Amino acid sequence: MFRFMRPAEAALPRLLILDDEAMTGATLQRMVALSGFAARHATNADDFFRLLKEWAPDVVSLDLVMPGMDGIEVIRSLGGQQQKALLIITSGVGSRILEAAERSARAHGLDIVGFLPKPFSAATLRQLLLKTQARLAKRPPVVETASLPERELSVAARQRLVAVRSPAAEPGPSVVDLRTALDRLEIRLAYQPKVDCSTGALVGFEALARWIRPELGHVRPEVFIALAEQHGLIDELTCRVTDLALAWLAGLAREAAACSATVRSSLEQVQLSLNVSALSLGNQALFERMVLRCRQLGIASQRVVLELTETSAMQDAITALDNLTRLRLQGCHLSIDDFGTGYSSMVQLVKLPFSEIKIDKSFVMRATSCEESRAVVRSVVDLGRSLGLSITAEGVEDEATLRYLKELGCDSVQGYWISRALAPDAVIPWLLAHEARRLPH
Ligand code: G
Ligand code: G
Ligand code: MN
Repeated sequence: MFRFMRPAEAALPRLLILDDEAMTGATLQRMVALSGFAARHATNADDFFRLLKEWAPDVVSLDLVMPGMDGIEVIRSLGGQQQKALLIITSGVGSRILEAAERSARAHGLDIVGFLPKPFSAATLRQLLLKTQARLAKRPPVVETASLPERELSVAARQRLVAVRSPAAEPGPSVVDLRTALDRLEIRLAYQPKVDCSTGALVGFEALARWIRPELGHVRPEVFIALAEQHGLIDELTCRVTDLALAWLAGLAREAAACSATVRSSLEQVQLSLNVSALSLGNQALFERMVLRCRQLGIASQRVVLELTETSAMQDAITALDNLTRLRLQGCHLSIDDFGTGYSSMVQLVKLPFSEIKIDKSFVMRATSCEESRAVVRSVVDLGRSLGLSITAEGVEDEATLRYLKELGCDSVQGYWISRALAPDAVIPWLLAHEARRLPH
């Protein structure tokens, strides 16, 4: 005789539920178990923390509103013990509060996979669990712990550290790997188009660094940029990125020679945006070199845009201000990236000579579904306009969002709806197809 065998529980991802309503918890547990998880359920915080320790779940599902201890307190103590499990928040509270809880969880270094608004349907739960499984399958590799004290890292670097400090099967790249990659020219660039919001005409490209390790595959930019920042390699990386991107831009004009007059003229003026770490802002030689390279390659400095985030992390604010002002005087543009998040705030905006404001994708992506995000987008557009800045929205993922941004009077847009970041040899084919779509006649 043989009996039907369930897959060994030990091989399944573990999901621990905290919900004070025994019925809800038990239902959830049953449904989760049907989706290929090993599931346990606690109705109070004491049991929850005991199971957390003994059973070491991969995912925890938290109810926000409970008598005795609320979900935020649980979140705080999960953060305090540097909990690596993915987090699902279940609650019947409104989206405003859920978003605040999400921010709180992120601030405590937790990795949120999603929300389960109550009452929930089986379909919603199933979708969330599929997403959870996908996230568990590709948890990022662990980066070496910082050699610098963490408080000396930029806020962005710290956030990235948190993002990459999750349990992982294989070790992530080391600083030696990155050093080798720089020497072997393994860092490449992808270029994401930026287009005029109302006409769709090409405005520029943002260069985004890519690292593909032979045999091992992609390393996420958040991971290797943080690694470079922690180990003093960021200036060299920026230098490499700048050289590659400027040479590519100069080459683009040559390739354009074979194209139609419209394509040629748009390519001759197209802008290039480069991301610059706050840690590099004090490096005068880096910027002098950049301007020199432009001159050598016949690229007008007006075509170069430097995108800065987290300018609060500048080590020497005065030198940075000097360098950036000098760059502006030479014609380069300065963009405040990820505006609306972290320290890319009003204070930074008035302190430094920015010419462009980039609305963070987290707001843009939710602009059609969430009134709060829409309000932020609207106000940033107003703010940008009153300060005479060029306004770019990033993270445009659908047509409705594009239409909304057009209505608001946003200048340029970037996002998956227009194009993902492209390998260098895919740029001209993309542009030809884009022009054919845009100008069908
Ligand atoms: O494509 P995306 O996953 O590429 O980029 C992730 C993050 O990495 C973004 O915040 C982007 O600003 C940052 N990034 C990408 N390339 C560079 C780079 O060359 N220098 C710096 N400092 N950041 C970069
Ligand atoms: O921080 P920075 O603005 O430089 O980040 C650029 C990042 O945004 C890159 O990782 C890029 O791949 C990503 N990105 C660009 N467009 C979209 C989009 O439409 N949706 C999402 N989710 N990410 C995007
Ligand atoms: Mn950017």
